[in-house]
Parts: sequence; C-alpha cells; structure tokens
Amino acid sequence: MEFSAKKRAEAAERPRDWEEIRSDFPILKQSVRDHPLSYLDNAASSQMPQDVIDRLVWYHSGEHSNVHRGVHTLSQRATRAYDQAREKVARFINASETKECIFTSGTTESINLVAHGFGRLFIGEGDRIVISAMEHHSNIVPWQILADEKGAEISVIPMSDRGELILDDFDEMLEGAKLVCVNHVSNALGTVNPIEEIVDRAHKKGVPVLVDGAQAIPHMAVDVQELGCDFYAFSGHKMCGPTGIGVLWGRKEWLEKMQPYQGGGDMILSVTWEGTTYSDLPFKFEAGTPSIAAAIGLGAAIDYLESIGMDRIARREAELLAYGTDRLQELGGIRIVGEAADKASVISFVVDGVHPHDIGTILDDEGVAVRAGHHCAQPVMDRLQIPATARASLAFYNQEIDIDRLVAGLYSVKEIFGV
Ligand code: 7TS
Repeated sequence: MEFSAKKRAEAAERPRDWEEIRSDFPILKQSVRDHPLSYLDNAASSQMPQDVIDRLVWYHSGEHSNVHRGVHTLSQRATRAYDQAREKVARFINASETKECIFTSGTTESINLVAHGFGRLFIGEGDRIVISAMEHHSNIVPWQILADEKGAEISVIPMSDRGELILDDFDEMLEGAKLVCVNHVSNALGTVNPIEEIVDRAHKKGVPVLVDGAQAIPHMAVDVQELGCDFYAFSGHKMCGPTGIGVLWGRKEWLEKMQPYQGGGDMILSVTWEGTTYSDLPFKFEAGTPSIAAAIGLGAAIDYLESIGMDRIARREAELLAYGTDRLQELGGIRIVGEAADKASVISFVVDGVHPHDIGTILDDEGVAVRAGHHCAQPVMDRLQIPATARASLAFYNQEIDIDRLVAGLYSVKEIFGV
C-alpha cells in the first residue's frame, strides 16, 4: 500500500487549499472545553494527518514483524517498508547516501549518539566545545556530561536581546575547539540561525558542526549538503510523524570512524568470545529492534509534507507568523520575545503582570493550546532575564482563525488580571 505516489500526482495537478489541508488532520476536528480546538503547540509536537495514521494502521494490521531477521513474508514486508522509510529520509534532506541516515528515538538521542560516538573519540582534556546561547537542553546537557567526563570546556556563542547570535568572537572561540553545536531554529525564540556561515567559518578552522534541526525540519526545505554541516539531528513527531523516531544524519567520514553508541543485536557482523565486529552503516548505530512502525510512519509523514511542498509550507507559515505577530502587537501590554530578522513560525511572548502558566491555563479554557514555561531552554530565559514565556508555535495547518482565537483568549487574560 503506497500513499505517496498518488498524493504527489494529485497535488501536482491541483494544489489543495489550506482549508482542505487542515481537514487532513482528524485531531483538529474536536472541541476542547466546548470550544473548537486551536492547536498552537506544534513546536512541542505536531499533529499527524490521516495518511500517516492510516499508514501506521496498515503496518500494524498487515506488515508487523521484526526487520532484517526473518525469511518469512511478513518480515520481508516490514523490512522493505522500513528500508524505504530511510530512503525517503535521505531524499528529503538530500543526503548523499542513505546509509548516512541513522534512525534514533528522536533529536535527543541523535545528539547523545554524537556525544558518545564522536565525543568519546575526538574530544579530550582541555578541548573546547562551542555551543550557542539559544540551545534546547538536549544540545547542552550531553555536552556538559561529556565535558565533565573529559575535562573539556564549553564556550557559548552569545546572543543579542533580539535573539540573534553574535558571531563577532566566533573565530577566536574556534581555537582549540573540536565541535560546534548549534540549532538551526530556536524552539524558544523562532530565530533561524545562519548555519551556512557558521559551518563555513568553523570548517575554515577545521572544526566540525552539529546542527540540531528539530525546529527547522518541519518548516523549510533542508538540504544537508548545501548547509555543509557534519551532523544534522531531528525528530519525527515535530514533522507530522509519530513519536519514538528521529534521525541522525552524519557525514560518512565521521560515522565510519565513530564507535557504536549502544551494543546489541542487529549492529554486529559477528560475535564470538574473542570479540565482536560491527555492521556497516547505518546498522552499526542501531542496536536492537528499532521503532519499525514509527520509522515507517515518518516515511509517510515525509510523503505527506512533500505532497504539499516544503517551500509552499514555508511561505504559508511566514504569512501566519506575520499575521500573528501583527495581531499580538495590536493588543498592547504584550511583549514578543525573539525578534530576529529571520524567524520561523514561533511566537514567544510575555504579558506584563501575568505568569505564562496562567496565560496557558486561561487559553486552554478557550480551546487554545499553547506551551508556557522555559521550553527546555533555561539559559535563553536567564539571558533575557525572564522566568518563562507563553509560546504559540504555528504549523501550516493552522489558520488565521486560530490566531484570532488566541487573541480573543488574550483579551480574557488581560480582563481577568486587569492589565
Ligand atoms: N532540540 C530542539 C531545538 C527542540 O525544540 C527539541 C524539543 C529538542 C531538541 C528535543 O526533541 P525530542 O524530540 O528529542 O524531545 N522541543 C520541544 C519544545 O519546544 N517543546 O517541547 C519540546
């Protein structure tokens, strides 16, 4: 059962409008607290279209079996679908080889894999790891653990009040550095970072770059070869796929040198009491039974996104971001946090005199889902001297009406708190 070819052919013939695209998402058709649901927490987790749900149901009802093991028909079916999902991932990010795409449980595991496999081998005492000031905890904590273990040091690329990286001292920071770790898009601020420039400058000093692409991959066409980076990490559940699956793309030259992150079945060529030889890429890094269904679901999510087109998605989200930013600014008493010139569709904000958790609770009462808190980016909050923000993060299946409902909810917040 293949959904993609049909969808793509249909889309090429007749680009579907956004109303129709929204109707692909069954979860958005419900009411929450007697209001139509406006789901604006897509940076935490996006929703799955019916195609992806159907693909998961099909896998579980017609294909489920273990992969790379059985000679029987079901195992062959599951293996084919799983391997095809990896090919879809490779095509989606323009990897030069499919084997450079490792399935993980998500961005967090992808980064930890590099911290173990690359960090243990190439980072030692006194070496430097350069991290940006706007990282999610998952691109900070693994490096802190490694730095503690190895006696390495961490240097932080600073950021401005507007939420843009300040790269003035970046070249000096690269002296003695073994790795740069930076996100493509900040989850807390929406900033799109200048990855090509960062990679270019780092590579001039011979320093590889890991990009946390968790918040970029759902919003724009990503071409890892064009970016020039060495590693690119992302999660399925933020790009209309299921949870429990993610990807680490890495340059073959690095991945081949790196040690496996976990040992177990499916990652070996042979095991004897004398020793073990590991499988080739990508299997060397995929010990044990993988998240087969989720990987296949991710493949279906890629088909779905491609049937709309990533450039079209980026243009639509830019429209929604502009509309949302204008409407929030009109309200008064609201400060948008993160005003980078290049932004993805994330609107973090604070309302003077109201805690973001209260904003989140009142909005939920009106059917509007936002996230409130530090967004696992506590150093960003510390830098901006705020404890937390409320965050509306938009996806292409949101509509202006969702933003209108957010604004109506914020009027209620202001009324209740008298601000
Ligand atoms: N990196 C970034 C930039 C993220 O935004 C997130 C999750 C992660 C890494 C971790 O991804 P995971 O799939 O491994 O958990 N960000 C968010 C968020 O903004 N709200 O909830 C999760």
